[in-house]
Formats: sequence, C-alpha cells, structure tokens
Amino acid sequence: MRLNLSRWMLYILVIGWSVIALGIFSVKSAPAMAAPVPLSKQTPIQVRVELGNEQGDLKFFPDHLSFEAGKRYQLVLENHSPTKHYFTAKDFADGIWSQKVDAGNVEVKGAIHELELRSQTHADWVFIPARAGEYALRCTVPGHAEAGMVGTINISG
Ligand SMILES: [Cu+2]
Repeated sequence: MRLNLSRWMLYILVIGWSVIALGIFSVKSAPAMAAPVPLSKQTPIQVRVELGNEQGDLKFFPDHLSFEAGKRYQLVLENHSPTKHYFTAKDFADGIWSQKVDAGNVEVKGAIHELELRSQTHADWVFIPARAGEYALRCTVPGHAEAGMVGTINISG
C-alpha cells in the first residue's frame, strides 16, 4: 500500500513536469508576431466626389465609384455648386460598415444612409465596404436624378 502510493506520486510528478515542459516548449516555438493594426485604425484610402459643380451641372464627378471590401475608405464629398445636393445610395450604405461622418465640427458615428450637402459644404464619410455588389447612387432633390444626377457604386469582394 505504501509502495503503491509513492508510485502514484511519482507518476503524478512525471506527468506534471511533462505538462510544464510542453508548455515552455510551445511558448518558445510560437513565432514572434507584431500586433497588427486594427482595420478601424488603418490609414484610409481617400476617394473624392463632387456633387454638382460651380456651373450648376446636375452630375456627380465622378459618377462611378469603386471600392474593395475589407479596406478602409475616406469618401470626401464636396458641393461647390449653388444648390444643395443629396448623396443617396441606401443599398450601398447597407453593404458597408460606417465608422463615422466628419462634417464641419461635428463627427457622427454609426450607420449613415443618406447625406445632404448644402451649397459650399463638404463631408468625410469613413467606412469599410463589406458586401460586394453594384449599387445605385442618386441625388434625391426633385428633378436632379432625372436631369442626370445619378451614378453607380461598385464593391468588389
Ligand atoms: Cu442634386
């Protein structure tokens, strides 16, 4: 009985040391990795769009935008025209992760679906596209889309 007990103690010791040794070995063999910069803090890719122009043309410049899913963008919207315009792309807005909109001294966080830009204003929309697809863009001021103020936005996967 006494012999059996000491044998068990020996087993436990051997198993215990093996576990500890394995632990040290696996820690040492793990490759050293630099902490990756989170996507939400990566330097955004800047894309500029003008809503109308000084001459009052009812168009987006450019009227086709392309984004890649999983990258961080700063969409700079500018209105140098004499009237207000909308940047309306609701399905596109559903397919992205909106981080914030910077407009003047105000920063709006969270989901955004539509932006209204008064004459001579600008706004920065920071987001990460998620869902690939082809989305419609339009200005919802009455008559503007009909006059050609429409566009397309592509998200590639
Ligand atoms: Cu418009």
